[in-house]
Amino acid sequence: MYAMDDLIDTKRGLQSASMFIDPHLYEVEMEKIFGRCWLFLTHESAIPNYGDFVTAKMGEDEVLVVRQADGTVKAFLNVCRHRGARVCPVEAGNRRAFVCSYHGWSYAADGSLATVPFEKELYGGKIDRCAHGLKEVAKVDSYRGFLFGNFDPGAISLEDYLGDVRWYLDIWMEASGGVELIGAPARSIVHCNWKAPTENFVGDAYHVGWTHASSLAVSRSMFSPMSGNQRLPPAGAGAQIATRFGHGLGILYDVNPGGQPAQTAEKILAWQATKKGKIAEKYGELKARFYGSHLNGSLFPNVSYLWGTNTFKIWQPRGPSETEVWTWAIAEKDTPEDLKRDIYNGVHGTFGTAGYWEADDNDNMESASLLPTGWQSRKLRLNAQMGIGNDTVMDEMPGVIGQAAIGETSYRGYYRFYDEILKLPSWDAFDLNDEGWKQQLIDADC
Ligand code: UNU
Ligand code: FES
Ligand code: FE
Repeated sequence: MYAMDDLIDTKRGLQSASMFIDPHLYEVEMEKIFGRCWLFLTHESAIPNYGDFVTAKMGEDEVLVVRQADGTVKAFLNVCRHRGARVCPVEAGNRRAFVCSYHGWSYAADGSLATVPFEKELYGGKIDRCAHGLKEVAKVDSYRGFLFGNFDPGAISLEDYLGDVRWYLDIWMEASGGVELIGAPARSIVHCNWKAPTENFVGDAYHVGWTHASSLAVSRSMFSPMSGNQRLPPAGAGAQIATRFGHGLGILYDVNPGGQPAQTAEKILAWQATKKGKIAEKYGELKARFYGSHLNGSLFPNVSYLWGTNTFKIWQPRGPSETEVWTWAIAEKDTPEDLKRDIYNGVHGTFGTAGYWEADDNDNMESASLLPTGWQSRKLRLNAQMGIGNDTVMDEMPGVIGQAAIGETSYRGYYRFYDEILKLPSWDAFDLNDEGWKQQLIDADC
């Protein structure tokens, strides 16, 4: 059994390797993190009309996300209130009612129990239908079309929870004119802890040149000069951002198409050039520059995205050593159809189930997650000290900033909040206005 106080050392930028394997900690994560944080469900555009639904995962709980008659969205556990069978077995569609395949109880789009076969004859009026509606997720809200759910009725609002990272999300979610997730997500299983890929996307520009050396060499993308660590991005080539709730990102300036293969990259650059002037006018030069930059980021606890490599992912926990990955392509809504197609193909070729970048990463994710099963290996500390002591605040960019393209500032920010929420008794005890977290990161040093 681990000691909670020993798990994360924010001051020195260290984490216990046991956090990737400990079954007891995993249960605590389900309760304290997945039971209380805002979790990504789907994009509004996937369920535009009354009765449209998708299934999604919130931790290990499967939920039905359903567009209501009044245009709002509700989410319910996809679990029948009779004997617990799965109510809706398909991933997406349109229904006025959801009928359980076991005994045929049916539920309306608002989750209420609508009909029970032979109710009068078999239950003689003794079943309380009002008490047997589908269990509703306490809160559902959306940010710029991205829908999130929260099991905790006392949780802070989605807006507050996203906090400082909204400024960065707005670069691609708002200034771009808005985005959509294309098609159904690709789904696959990786034998890793859910935090391993999430921490990688929150702030690991370090591994790109090395882990992805051959992918970079063959694809001739804008990242290719990094292949095999032949070249370090020059000083001033990027920045890293950490925020209050663990959300963080890395920016590589002016290379938006990132890992997209050369032909698609060219088209993306040409397309973005047509939009940049207007974006600069409306949102300022800095946001226009970031729009044309590559952003790699994660939203706490388990969503990741690459603005530029057009990838949007959720890492769904299935026990401490297994993760189900869902991968979508992101595109600006107004992208021409043929370019959208190229982007979609590019994403699924790089970061989809059989993507070559994905395959590069998965070996590392699995070894980093599975080796700490060893009793001695588990006692090691993982090191996220790169750039420690240089983190700072800036006037023009929210959050705590690491002023280098490669560093571990957002790793430290991610695990700072991970530690805080594991120890937080309840959201009532949380002070939204406490700025102490910034100093914690700035003061960190080894
Ligand atoms: O996957 C990542 N973490 C990443 C990809 C980071 C930077 C650039 C590209
Ligand atoms: Fe980073 Fe081994 S060099 S995990
Ligand atoms: Fe990678």
